Amino acid sequence: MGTLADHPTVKSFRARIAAGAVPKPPQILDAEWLRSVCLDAGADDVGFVSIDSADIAAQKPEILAAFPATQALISFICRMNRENIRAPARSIANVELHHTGEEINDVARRVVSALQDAGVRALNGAPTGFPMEADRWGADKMWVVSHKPVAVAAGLGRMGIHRNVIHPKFGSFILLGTVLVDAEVSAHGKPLDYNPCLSCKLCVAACPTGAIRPDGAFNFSACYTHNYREFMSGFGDWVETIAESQSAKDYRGKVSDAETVSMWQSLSFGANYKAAYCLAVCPAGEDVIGPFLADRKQFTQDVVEPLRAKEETIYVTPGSDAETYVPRHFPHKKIKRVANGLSRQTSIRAFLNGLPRVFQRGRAKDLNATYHFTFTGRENAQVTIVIANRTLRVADGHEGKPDLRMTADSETWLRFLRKEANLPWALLRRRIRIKGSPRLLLAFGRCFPS
Ligand code: B12
Repeated sequence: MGTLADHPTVKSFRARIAAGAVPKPPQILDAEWLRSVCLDAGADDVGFVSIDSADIAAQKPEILAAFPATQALISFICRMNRENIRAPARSIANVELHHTGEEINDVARRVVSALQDAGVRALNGAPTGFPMEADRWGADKMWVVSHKPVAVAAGLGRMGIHRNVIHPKFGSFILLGTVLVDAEVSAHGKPLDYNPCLSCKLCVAACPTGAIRPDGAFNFSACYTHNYREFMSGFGDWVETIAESQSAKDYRGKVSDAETVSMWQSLSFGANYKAAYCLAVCPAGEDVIGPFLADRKQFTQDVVEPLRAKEETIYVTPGSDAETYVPRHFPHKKIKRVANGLSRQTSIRAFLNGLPRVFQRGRAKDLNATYHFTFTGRENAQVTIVIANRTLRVADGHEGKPDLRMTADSETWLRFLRKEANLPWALLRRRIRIKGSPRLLLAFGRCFPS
């Protein structure tokens, strides 16, 4: 065996260095050069953000955990074709969403390759959507980088009332991507000094679940339960329906043939979104706004009404705000009550972090109460939960005077959330103890249906 220095690869590498054929990684990337690399790779717009930007401080630890060398982030967008997204036919809209998603991943991959060839380490920081870190399900958020705050920091747009980033020219018809780079960039973007969102509330009118509220609140669980019926825990619920069915006939009583076919389609061709109506009806953006400005009524007729009028099944959680919203606003749409699995957490911390996502402010309208929860056993935690004026506040430690005190064994509580243990049993066995009116605990439960 020869020494490492005698190895043919080492020899040829050293020869290439001597001939000046190995690129020296630049310390600072020229922003104009990098911009043209990204546009040549297929991006429709691009901006750069320093890892030290205060606008992305909240996710800096996660970014550095994914790629510790990150010094700058490349945020870029790809346009979606408007008429496809607006089509009431889900197959047509989903092909556009999936295709643009693939394009985002392709662009990111090409940019990373170009940087690698220039001697710069870079990483496609997060797929457009899926795949995600599935092993984190029930414990933490599954995605690695949150594209929206990066795009806003890079100056590519601002979040509208529908919680999506709106680009000043292309409007809501964009998907986002992020590349993490081990080099500084010579110039960074800065957030737009105005919001392209017109506050027209057409997204509020079009959302079939009532998830988007006119005051900017977003009911995560309403959107997720319907839109993601064929993803993650919606899929899990379908599997459990099969497991619990006594026979094929019993299964068919619970799941229609069309739903079974739809699940097959999602598994075969990529999970299908049940709606993207908030993007579809958005008139913001210079390229989009024309028809809306020309004749607002006609625009509503042409773009919003077909989606509102569509007869379809809307998936809702029993006891949720969506369950009352849909029949009231869309009597011709059929509701189907399903479990969304969002309370099936693997830790008390995940349960507490998840509360805002399942909170139903409509169900909380008559409740004004302060709760002190103490969790014991495998996981110890003390927390104050205040529900007042249809808002939720969760804080570590015990604050103020409680209307109800609850002490619960953490494992029993998580089993209760998974519907594997019932409350009377847990109270009897003193695994859960309360001081205050049990009605307040029931009222609490009603605010978090899942
Ligand atoms: C989680 C997520 C969702 C969730 C929550 C949406 C939301 N408002 O954040 C759900 C499932 C509801 C969803 C739906 C949709 N999404 Co989405 N989604 C994401 C994801 C993975 C992260 C979003 C995020 O970082 N939010 C953080 C902050 C900035 O958002 P937020 O509103 O303040 O907070 C919410 C989330 O953080 C969430 N959350 C927090 N912790 C956890 C933990 C778990 C386990 C879960 C499930 C959620 C969750 O709850 C909060 C309350 O809304 C990104 C992809 C990515 N890697 O970035 C795409 C992304 C935001 N989605 C996108 C799209 C297009 C959609 C849909 C149109 C898809 C569709 N066809 O139906 C709808 C639109 C719904 C809407 N009006 O917001 C695009 C938006 C493009 C744009 N122009 O901005 C993104 C950026 C994907 C992409 N690469 O382009 N999405």
